Amino acid sequence: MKRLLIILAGLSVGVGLTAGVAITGTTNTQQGAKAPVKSTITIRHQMRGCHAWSVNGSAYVATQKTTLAHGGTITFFDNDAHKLVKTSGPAVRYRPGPAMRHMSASVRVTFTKAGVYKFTTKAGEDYPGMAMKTIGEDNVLRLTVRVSS
Ligand SMILES: [Cu+2]
Repeated sequence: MKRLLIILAGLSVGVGLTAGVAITGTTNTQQGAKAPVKSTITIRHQMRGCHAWSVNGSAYVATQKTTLAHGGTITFFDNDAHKLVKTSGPAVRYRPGPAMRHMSASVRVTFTKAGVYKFTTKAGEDYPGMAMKTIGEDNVLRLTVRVSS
């Protein structure tokens, strides 16, 4: 009985090691690619500065930088009525389009070319009923996306 337990323990250690190796392998692959294939950016309304955005759950600030794998996508979720505006970088594909016309609208942007992309947003005048009281100047949202080759 004792021997059987030892064998079983040995087996589970073996399985554990194998799983560990598999996980390490996956991590190495991801590190090799360096940048994520998919990212999520959320725009929110807030009292100070009116709005800010968060990349993959980071803190909400006006200026963000992120990296993305070649051919990757960023999905923008808009809880403050913004139109996404690209100010520099290669062409991107918007699905369905850069204007997020209603609260909690989203757009998925595909980056097929390597390079540095810069975005800002155009907030709200087109949206009646969005006149919410805020503190300070409205933030200008800025995003730099570096897409690896
Ligand atoms: Cu705002």
